Amino acid sequence: MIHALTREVAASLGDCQLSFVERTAIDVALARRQHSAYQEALRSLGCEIVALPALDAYPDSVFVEDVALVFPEVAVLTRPGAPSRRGEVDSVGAALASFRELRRIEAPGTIDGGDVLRLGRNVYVGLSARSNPEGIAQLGSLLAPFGYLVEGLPVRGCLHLKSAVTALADEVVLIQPEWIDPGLFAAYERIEIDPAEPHAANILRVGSGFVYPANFPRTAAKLERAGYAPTRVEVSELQKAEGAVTCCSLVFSGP
Ligand code: CIR
Repeated sequence: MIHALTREVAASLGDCQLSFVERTAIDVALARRQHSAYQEALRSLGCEIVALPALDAYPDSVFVEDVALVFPEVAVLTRPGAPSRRGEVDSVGAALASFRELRRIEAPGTIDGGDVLRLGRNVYVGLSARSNPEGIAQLGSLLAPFGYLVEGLPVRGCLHLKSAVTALADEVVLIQPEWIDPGLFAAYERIEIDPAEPHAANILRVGSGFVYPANFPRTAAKLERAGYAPTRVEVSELQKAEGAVTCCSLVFSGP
């Protein structure tokens, strides 16, 4: 069975952190409808949703991806780079405890899950403003016993590594070459986003399907030509909060 852990949209979403996106008014009611449709897309791809209640004290708490990393063998609770987000971690940890053994990134380490891209046994972590070398070193030590190799990669001009590159398969990536050096992924098959859609590199892989924003038609057409058929969802209000499709869920298999 595939599980997708999500959290309802906080009433305070408009007070979210923003780094590379300009602040514009967010329609929270519309964000909630879009989030429901996103959950529906996950269901249509075979997920059982574990929906946590909104945490209104934490504007960014809908972006559950950042606070935990779920591997087949273990889950790692992160220490998010933005101090305003650290109170989001424990309730996600409590929900994950029934599925995985838990480990934790400790101070002074920081990791945002949006920076963590797993491709088979390789785990790449963005050296962003949110994830630091101490956090990456801790993750390396936590995952080494399970045979994962953890490596930090520089990103530029975007929030997280997964703003710049995500997985279409363990050996295929969707990539925005302005924000990460494509040479770092020379060992993988690479599909580049359409340059008119700079935010289009974030796609969510769910089993054999994908969830993808509705507002990147050029890159979507390119993906379709390459044989991928993503389920498209409207996420305009979550994008205004600098979120994307991977960040609104933790998708993992298990009983
Ligand atoms: C933040 O800056 O933390 C939120 N406004 C957006 C987080 C998006 N997370 C993600 O892409 N993994």
